[in-house]
Amino acid sequence: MNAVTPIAADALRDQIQRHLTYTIGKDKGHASHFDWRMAVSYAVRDLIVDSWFAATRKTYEAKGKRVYYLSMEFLIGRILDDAVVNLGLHDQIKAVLAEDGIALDDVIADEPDAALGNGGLGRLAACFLESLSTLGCPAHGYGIRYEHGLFRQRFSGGQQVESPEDWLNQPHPWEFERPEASYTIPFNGYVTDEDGQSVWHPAETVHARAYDTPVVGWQGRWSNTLRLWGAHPTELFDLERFNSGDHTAAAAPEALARTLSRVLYPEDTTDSGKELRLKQEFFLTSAALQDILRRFLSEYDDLSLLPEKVAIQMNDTHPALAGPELIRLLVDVHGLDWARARDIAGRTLNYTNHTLLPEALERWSTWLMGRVLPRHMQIIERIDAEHAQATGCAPHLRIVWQDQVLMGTLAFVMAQHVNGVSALHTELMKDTVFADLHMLYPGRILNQTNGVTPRRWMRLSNPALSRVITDRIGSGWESDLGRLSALVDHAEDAGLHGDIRAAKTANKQAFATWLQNTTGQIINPDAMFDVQVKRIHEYKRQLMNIFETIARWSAIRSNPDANWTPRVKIFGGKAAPGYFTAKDVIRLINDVANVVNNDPATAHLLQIVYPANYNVSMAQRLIPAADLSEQISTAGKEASGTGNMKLTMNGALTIGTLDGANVEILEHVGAENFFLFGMTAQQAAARGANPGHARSAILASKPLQDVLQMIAEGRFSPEDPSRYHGLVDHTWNHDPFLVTSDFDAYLQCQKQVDVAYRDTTRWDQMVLRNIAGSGFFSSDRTIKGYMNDIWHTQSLL
Ligand code: 26V
Repeated sequence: MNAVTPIAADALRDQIQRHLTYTIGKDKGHASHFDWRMAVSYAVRDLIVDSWFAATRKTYEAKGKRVYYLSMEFLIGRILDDAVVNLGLHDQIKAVLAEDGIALDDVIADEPDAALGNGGLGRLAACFLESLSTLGCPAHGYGIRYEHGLFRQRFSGGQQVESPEDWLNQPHPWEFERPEASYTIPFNGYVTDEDGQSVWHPAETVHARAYDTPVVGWQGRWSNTLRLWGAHPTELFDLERFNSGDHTAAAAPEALARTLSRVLYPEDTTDSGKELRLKQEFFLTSAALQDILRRFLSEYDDLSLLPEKVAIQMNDTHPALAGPELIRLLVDVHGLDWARARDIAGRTLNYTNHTLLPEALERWSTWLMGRVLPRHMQIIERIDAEHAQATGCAPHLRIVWQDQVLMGTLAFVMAQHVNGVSALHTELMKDTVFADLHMLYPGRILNQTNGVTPRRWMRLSNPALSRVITDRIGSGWESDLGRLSALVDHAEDAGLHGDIRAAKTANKQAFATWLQNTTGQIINPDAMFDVQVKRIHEYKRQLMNIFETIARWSAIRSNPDANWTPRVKIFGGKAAPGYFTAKDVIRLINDVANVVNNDPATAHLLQIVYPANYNVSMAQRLIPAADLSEQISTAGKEASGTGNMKLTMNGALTIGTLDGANVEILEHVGAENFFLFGMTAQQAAARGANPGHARSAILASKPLQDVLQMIAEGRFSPEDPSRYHGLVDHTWNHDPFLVTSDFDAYLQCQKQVDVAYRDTTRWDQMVLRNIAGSGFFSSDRTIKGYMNDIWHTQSLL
């Protein structure tokens, strides 16, 4: 298929104008940025719709296999900017708007982020959708249309305060509501046996209604669909109650139903065991599977063909009810016998694991599962009985164990393929959490190292660097990122070094300007921008970074005339609202910033920046401006990381541990271009098993003792000196993620970073080799891996 037909500037101007007038109902003279954004969005959307229809037609004609990506999270960010870049319309639209004195950047910035995800897992799903379209793989993403995405974060007295996010409080121009695509989702009630047939009599039902968003790939060659489900009541309204005057009670059924798609759960580790969360998971899963079967049966009449024509990916265990739900639909609704249904389901479903942290592995009490989904509880027990029968496994390897349904085990047993998200993570799956299941089902686990889309994360967010690259190696790298390796032919080229450096400097300046305009804080764009952006988690060790910052501040004060490398330490990220230790870390960073930033003796050498509400849009500004990428998790804990990849391809050097995809980044860019420190996963596991590890590490490190002492004395919280006693005590006596054991190595490594940064020729070389080595980390490569090894499907381009 050809790229979308280029549109003439005149036609584009007419389309935008037409939408402004007739869709939005505004006159140019009175149009706000919002009005212009709507008009531009509709005009751009019109151009996508043609390629979208063409792709759908082609898939039906080719009778191609379809991929369905089931995910509770899609962390999309803005849509207009990405669509404009993928269609190659940026310069044209910019020129058209300029005629009316409107800046395209302002129009783009008016769009709220679609923040339907917590972090890595949700952003990965969004990158995958874009790559699926770029590669022409027929696919649907299925998720929930949360009315409120991830909470907004602000700081009050340095502490995180959450408020609801409200992206749908204004028209959303990218979606098409499909009232005709609606399914009934049952809950609760009881099951009867009628002549050997199980019949579920649900006590409650809601409707799942489809809302479709087209996802356009690079150059508009293909578009897939993101189908999000909104919950609607099956019974609208209690008219009798309304007429009798009880207006609130009359609306109760409606309110109750809508809670299902009201808000994204902001926890990303602890499974809170909440009934509403379980209901959300079933809501997504059941709606998706009913839709998949309806589409399949519109093309084929033999359900045994399902595994040949459909591949379903479960993004973590959140949609793991897909196993029992698919069996239920095949047996109870479509009349297949159990054995055939079980076999079909097992050859259609696949499962990706995204974390080994035990507290993040979902489990539901049999009591709750049996009450909310009584029929599924029966099916799960039968799947489990057959699993036990076939493998002769020990009780703790059963799906139901100690009155809990283990969703990881359920997903594993039901899947054809199970994959990890980096080479190290996949090996650890085989050696630790899934070691026994791996023995029982050998060959089932495979690896697909994560990737990110270079369209959003380079071409769109870093046009300056993109131009430099295209000037040297030509265009085409955007959809074939391995071509970046051609840059090594210019590794010694001082002209290229200068161009890359100039792009970085411009990005740093732009970030500094944005920061000043939004927060008032003024930073030195000539200093090294040292960036740690990700969810706040103990295992990611933001605490180690702020400890190092304190040690650095103290060292500068004692020795102000040493040859210091000026740094701006930049933090970004949210903590789960109930994660108190993480919230303490946020407050500490802000308290330290308050003291350090106001110290005239050090201000020219060290600044701390923590802009509130880190999200996809902020990432797009910040990542292109970074010099140093902090990837310092305890080895063995970060499944992959994807921010590490984005920072590498944007020319930031990594200081990091041998964890997740850092291992592969190091291999691809070369060990001499990577600041490696710290224990390996094996060493960390051994060290953590020694109960006195923290105390002995602290006693062996004078700098660390000093840092802890300063915090404990209240140097950063003079109005409340005991504020961090809990955190300091936790560090001395528990330190579950081994901050203390890796601290000295980290400190030393940071000193090497300082030295390297001052040697600009060496730094420029390292940057170039990082960019050149980052081609492997395109999500196109990842998706090709899934297509070949997991889905067994082909591109239709
Ligand atoms: C977990 C849970 C647990 C139950 C309650 C709700 C909830 C919501 C989200 C999550 C997700 C945690 C897993 C996650 O985000 N993993 C990250 O996945 C990235 C993509 O594979 C990977 O790069 C990160 O290393 C990994 O932490």
